[in-house]
Amino acid sequence: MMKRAWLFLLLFNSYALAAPIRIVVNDWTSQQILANIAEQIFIRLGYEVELIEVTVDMQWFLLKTDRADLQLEVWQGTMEDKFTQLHRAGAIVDLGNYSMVTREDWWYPLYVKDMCPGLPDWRALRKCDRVFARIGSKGKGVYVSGPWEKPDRARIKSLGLNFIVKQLDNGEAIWQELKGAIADKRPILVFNWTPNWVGAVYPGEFVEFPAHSKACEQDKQWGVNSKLAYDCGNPKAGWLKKVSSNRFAKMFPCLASGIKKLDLSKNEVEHLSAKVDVERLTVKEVAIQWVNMNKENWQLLFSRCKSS
Ligand code: TMO
Repeated sequence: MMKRAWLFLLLFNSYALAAPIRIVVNDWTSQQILANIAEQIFIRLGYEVELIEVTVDMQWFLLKTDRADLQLEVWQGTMEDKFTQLHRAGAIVDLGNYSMVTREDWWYPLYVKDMCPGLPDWRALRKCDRVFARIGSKGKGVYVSGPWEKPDRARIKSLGLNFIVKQLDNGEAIWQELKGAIADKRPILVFNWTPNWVGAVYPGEFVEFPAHSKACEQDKQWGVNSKLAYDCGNPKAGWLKKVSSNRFAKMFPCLASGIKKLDLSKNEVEHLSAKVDVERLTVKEVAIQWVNMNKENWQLLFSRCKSS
């Protein structure tokens, strides 16, 4: 028995040692660029790296079981609950926040304001659900979102909005819808976030819901609806952090501390994303450009991290 356990440990450890560093790639552009930047840096330092495409929903299981190592963009607005739960349990490692603040919420191009007077105040949506109705939505307003976990349906209910959520597969699909609506000056409400390139290309605004708080999510009595939770918007100055598996932090402490210090500005992230979504460079091209142009920056963060 003892012998078998020992053999298992030996095999398991050598597997863990030999395994390449696995970086999570999700379904929106800036995250993909940051994942590729980390990949390019690690490759230049002599490490073996693998990019793995997974959804946000899937990534948590992979990170906590050491099957994935690194996630470069964990957003407070969409991922705080899961992050907090796993971090408290010691199942993942917090590699720190970027200095920029983030926001993720309902958003519209500016001309929509004329079609729904009172915006950006959310109460305007109570009166103009029909403005956002489409064929097949049975008179209900349509809000276009992505595959990321958001309490939108709970919010719609607790704020008494006559809306449904149309959920698309990725960021690219949202921008296609948005582009089509803008071309025809049709009313549209989409999930958007900052930093992102969208606001710089299409002028627009976030809907202003009641201010977010933990109490709003946990205490039904809180807020405009005393019987239901989630009667508020998402955080307006949310954090954006880097997260790793326990395996990564233990086996690559030098890389982990470099990632901790890695920081990009809001402008930089928006600019890099636009290169992919507007100028149509590939994610890989943009990542390689960044790594080549910021050599001094990242070599300082990862000095002494060379793999032998
Ligand atoms: C996680 N996201 C930036 C798509 O909201």
